[in-house]
Amino acid sequence: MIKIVNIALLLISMVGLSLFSQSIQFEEILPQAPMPVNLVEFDYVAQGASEFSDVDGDGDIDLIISGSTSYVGPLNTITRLYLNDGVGNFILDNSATFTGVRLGTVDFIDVDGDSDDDLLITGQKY
Ligand SMILES: [Ca+2]
Ligand SMILES: [Ca+2]
Repeated sequence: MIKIVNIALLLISMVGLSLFSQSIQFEEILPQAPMPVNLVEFDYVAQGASEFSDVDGDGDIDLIISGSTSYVGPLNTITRLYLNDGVGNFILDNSATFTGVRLGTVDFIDVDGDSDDDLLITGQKY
């Protein structure tokens, strides 16, 4: 009986030895971009316009969209600014309010030469 136990211990020791004798490999895990946490679905607009510009000067291209949110019934027009958070998420900037228009244009250009883009919005207001 003692011999059986000794053989079992010996086998366990051999198995354990083989487990511990394996080499350990380390894998370098590169940092991943943060997962988007606040994805915005852009408003559907018809008869609209859009333009990209880095409006806040953080190096990421932001987006402005204008147009009509409905084709039938009462027309509703919007112009909304979405700020890029730097990892590909565009977040609606509620602090910037613009007159909603359709059938127009939105364009950025530095009108006054101060190195900041200025915004021109044209279109039909409802
Ligand atoms: Ca920006
Ligand atoms: Ca300017």
